[in-house]
Amino acid sequence: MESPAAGHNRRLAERAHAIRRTALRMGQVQGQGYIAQALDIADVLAVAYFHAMNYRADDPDWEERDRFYLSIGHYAIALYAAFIEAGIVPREELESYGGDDSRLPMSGMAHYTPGMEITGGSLGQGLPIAVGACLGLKRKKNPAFVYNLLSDGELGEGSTWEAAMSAAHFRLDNLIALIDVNNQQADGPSSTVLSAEPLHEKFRAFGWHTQRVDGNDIDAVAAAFDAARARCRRAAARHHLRHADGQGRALPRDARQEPLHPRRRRRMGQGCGRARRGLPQRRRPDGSRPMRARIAHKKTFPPRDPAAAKLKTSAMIASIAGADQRTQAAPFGHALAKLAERDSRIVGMTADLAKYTDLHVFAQAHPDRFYQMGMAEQLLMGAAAGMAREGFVPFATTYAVFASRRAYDFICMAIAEESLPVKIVCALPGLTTGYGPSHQATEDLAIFRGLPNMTVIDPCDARDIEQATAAVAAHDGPVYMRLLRGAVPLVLDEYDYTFELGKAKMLREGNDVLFVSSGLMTMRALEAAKALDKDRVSAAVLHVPTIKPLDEATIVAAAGAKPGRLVVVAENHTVVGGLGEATAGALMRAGVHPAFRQIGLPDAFLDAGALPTLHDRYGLSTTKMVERVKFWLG
Ligand SMILES: Cc1ncc(C[n+]2csc(CCOP(=O)(O)OP(=O)(O)O)c2C)c(N)n1
Repeated sequence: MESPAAGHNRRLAERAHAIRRTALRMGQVQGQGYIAQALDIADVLAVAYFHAMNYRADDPDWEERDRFYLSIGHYAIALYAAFIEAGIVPREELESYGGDDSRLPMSGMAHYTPGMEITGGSLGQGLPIAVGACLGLKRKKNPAFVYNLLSDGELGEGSTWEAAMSAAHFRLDNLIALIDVNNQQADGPSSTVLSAEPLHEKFRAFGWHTQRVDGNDIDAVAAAFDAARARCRRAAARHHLRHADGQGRALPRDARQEPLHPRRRRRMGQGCGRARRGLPQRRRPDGSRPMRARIAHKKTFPPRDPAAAKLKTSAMIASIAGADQRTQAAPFGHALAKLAERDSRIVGMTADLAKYTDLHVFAQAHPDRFYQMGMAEQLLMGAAAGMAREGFVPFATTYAVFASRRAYDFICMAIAEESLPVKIVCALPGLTTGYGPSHQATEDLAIFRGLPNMTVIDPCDARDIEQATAAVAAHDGPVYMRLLRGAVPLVLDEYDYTFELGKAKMLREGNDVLFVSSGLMTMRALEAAKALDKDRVSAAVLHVPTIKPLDEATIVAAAGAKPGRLVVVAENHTVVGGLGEATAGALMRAGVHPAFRQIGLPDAFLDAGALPTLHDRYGLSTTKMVERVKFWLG
């Protein structure tokens, strides 16, 4: 006879099985997804959503809910499966996973999915956000728990440890961190990328209560959740007792503090949301209004017939190369490996993204000169500065978002301020991934252009990258180079072209339009110019691979050469602060005032989806460029 407890846990195991099946189906629909992680974490999610957490499936924003923070955005497939099993997301939607305009993008985003609390993807942000939420919940006297599911890779991020320290400092008894120690990262086993063991001791030393369980033993996982919550509640009780008032009544800590002035309370937004939406205010018996969570404002999607919620274009389409285009494999990796044969100062460093920045080619050729710094971008930049101080020329690679956003202060103070020869080479610049804003570096040029001493390069194709790599290595100072990786189109070899640092190159002459372009948009400008030929529109293309220092003389001369010629700057970057505005500034300063237009990304966080769809949507595709130029010319 099965005991009630055994029956409960058996049903949890069935839920876990269903989560696995659902995740597998999504992986099948899209043809990819982090399936191994989903299979691995299903038991933990089953226990979280069907045993431990307090939530309402029909009201995912319910104020009293326990919050589940998924900082590892790439595990979203697993959480979506749990949402589907829990009835938070309708089952039919799994068929749209990772497609255009799907509420289930491949990396978890708060604005997209009911039940998704935070936007993950930029790893190492979950625990710091959770600490703030826990402080807020306590302040509101909301007894909800915050669970943060982290990966062992996230332990490489210093921000995780900063949060761990502050959680202990604030004695947070409403925070439960779940760490998936799967010993896997992008470049290999976590133990070789950047070992976090002994993990227990570390977290204990930071003041945490820790348990280690087999994440696929459902009884053990359920017991661990129970123990964690009981432990928190005991800690909370002790905490309340410590602050008991003179008559022995337990008072929550905040009750000892001065009440907020009512005006200040209003300024802090109490009850604002309901008032704005015209709903009656919920008041406490004492007349005060409870603080309500600021829920991620969900993106609106076109009305959807659930039966037709099928994948349209798949997010898997992430190559900028056309199907019949000539490409070259890993031009940066091969060029660097070759250069290093002649220059013993060159070293390669990465933050767990060697394979994804083509640096693995260098690592294979020069294993003793390759440094795996772990998923720790601030460390990567700091250590690269240290290497450069010792006379080396480090090439430090990661994704453009993580260099420009996470490591900016290190790049600024440790590298640029001292003008050290660190070469920051970054994949996924602008809109070259459909993964959403966590991975789309749409503002990187603006950020690095503003940095004194920094040289900024945006090469167009494999040939440009190969030649630029040599020029970057030879340059005595810091460089930020945008990288196209993998199978990179070969475009410029058809022209008599050589990359020269700081020089713009006229690739094609034309009388009606002058495209001033950089990066992959030069490839698009050349294609657009060819297409415009058919409509008897003659277009010139000036390629500007060095964004800083800008070759103002060549740009001004070209813009002023043919009166009446329309100048169109085309860039794979927001229209704010990139090549477009740099060009406009140069022309204004020189007193040259042609008709001027910009093709670039909007000043917005962009959608997730397949690259061809997104390039079309945001006007970077050749077709859209041609359409707009014809419209501008009238
Ligand atoms: C701040 C940051 N740096 C780098 C990446 C790129 N990246 C995505 S997954 C991954 C490794 C993931 O390892 P882990 O976090 O342990 O997850 P798991 O192996 O369990 O999927 C990396 C380096 C990222 N998303 N965020």
